[in-house]
Amino acid sequence: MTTVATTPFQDQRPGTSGLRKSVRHFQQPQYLENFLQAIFSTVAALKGGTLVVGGDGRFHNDVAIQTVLRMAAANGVAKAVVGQGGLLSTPAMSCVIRKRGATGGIVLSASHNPGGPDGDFGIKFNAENGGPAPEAMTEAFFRASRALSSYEILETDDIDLSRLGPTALGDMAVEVIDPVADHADLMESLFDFDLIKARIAAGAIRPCFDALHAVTGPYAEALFIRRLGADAAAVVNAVPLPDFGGGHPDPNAFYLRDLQDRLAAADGPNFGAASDGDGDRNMVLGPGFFVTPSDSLAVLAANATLVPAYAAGLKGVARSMPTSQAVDRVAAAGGFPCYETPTGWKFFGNLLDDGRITICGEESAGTGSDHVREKDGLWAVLFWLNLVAARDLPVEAIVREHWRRYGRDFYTRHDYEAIDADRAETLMAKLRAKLGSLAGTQAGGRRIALADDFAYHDPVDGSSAVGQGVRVIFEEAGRLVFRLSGTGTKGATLRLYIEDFEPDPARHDIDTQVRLADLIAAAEEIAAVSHHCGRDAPSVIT
Ligand code: VG1
Ligand code: CO
Repeated sequence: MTTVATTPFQDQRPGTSGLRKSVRHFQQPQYLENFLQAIFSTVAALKGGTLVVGGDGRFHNDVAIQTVLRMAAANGVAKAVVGQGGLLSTPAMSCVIRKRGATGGIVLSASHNPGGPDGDFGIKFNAENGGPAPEAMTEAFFRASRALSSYEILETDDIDLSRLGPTALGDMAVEVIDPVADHADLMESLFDFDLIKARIAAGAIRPCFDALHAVTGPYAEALFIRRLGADAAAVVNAVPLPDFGGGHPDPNAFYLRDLQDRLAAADGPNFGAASDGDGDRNMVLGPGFFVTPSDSLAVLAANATLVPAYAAGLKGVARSMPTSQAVDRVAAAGGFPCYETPTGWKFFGNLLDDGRITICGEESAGTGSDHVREKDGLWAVLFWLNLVAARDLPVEAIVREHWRRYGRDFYTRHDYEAIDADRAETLMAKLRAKLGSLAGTQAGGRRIALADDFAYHDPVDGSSAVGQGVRVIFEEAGRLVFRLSGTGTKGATLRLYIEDFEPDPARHDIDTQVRLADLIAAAEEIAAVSHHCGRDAPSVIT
């Protein structure tokens, strides 16, 4: 065991979801070690405790995981539970921490960011409730990272993570577990597998899940093929690869062209789904039809009682602030509360732990429930399969019926990626400076009712989070949200979220960008987006 002298890095403040940097940045000598030491020094209970470790299989996962284990052993962790091959999806991590009563977990992932030697890497710490470390804890990691002078590590050979079962590293017990089984068992306990299985066997549901060569391949094969009886073609790109096969493991309409084409084939699949790098996001589609994540959350909430686990009804729901207000309508109709939190899953943890909400989600393709403390891609896909089976309707028909009943919340997000960080800050600073004078003025031909910088007061622990995104709300309906991403690694990324409510079913088929054109123009008028970003158009529209 050695104590190694080190010099602090100044840039180890975790963002929306952990510390995320380029692989090369993480490969700097002592960069990873320093941040890990900040975690071990901050979470005192890890000494003598149990730590779960795993990642999404991206490039550098295999090297980094050995460092995590050596440092865990040197920092007095009593037992490490590791996914075989170093793999564990983010929701499976949450499940394993809770099921085994662990002290916490370390996930090696940069989620939906690209992988490979030129891609990104990341580290997240999950607490004993299985959820992402809350803000107070990530801030403590950051403070500790800037005050370090040394770290503890065990000098030893690499441990073999390919064989299941117990082993050891110094005084630390190590158990290599099947990364899939605990999570798959949990899924089977929540949904009506017999019903889904029967519909698949009858050919009524023909699923196709695109794992995008990220972590969910083995999970999806276990669930859809082995437990639900779908044929082998139901899971594509199933082998996790360090560079995700050169693709971008972000399941949005932009990166799912292949899957769309498969669904378009005459006798092809009629239910499509995908997940992201670490398995916490989801996308569900039917032939020629994408379910926007905000609509997905609302539809799941509206139909929850059809699923065995939620048959008794929902205690409440929550959505991140930029997520559309579709779920608010479901909550109002159902008579349960709807909470609005800042972006990032860590803000849902207290509401879930306190039993205030059952289901929650984000516009960025994340949905989950109180079954774990992370968003869960495969959970959402199974939920949809259960609905399609129970209602005997295709995905598109379920969504259209939802719109007819509740009205449609047209929604789009425009991302301006990798823009100059100073210019992005200037845009936000100018916008914030005029917030006080926007209400009552016109933009895009509409009148602004309210403009503010979103602040959240956690009703459970009383903590506050300020500066969580600028909202511009129009009279009657219509809303713009401007915020800077906390997961990007190059320059800054501006996210502009645009939504409007349309109660008239005769207008539900209008193209989203056309329907929202006046609000898009309003955003330009209010914030001079293209001028500040130095771009004519967004890099990604979802
Ligand atoms: C993005 C999403 C946010 C999500 C976060 C982590 O954050 O907008 O909703 O919780 O990614 O998702 P940001 O700060 O870039 O907007 V994951 O699947 O990358 O862990
Ligand atoms: Co993710």
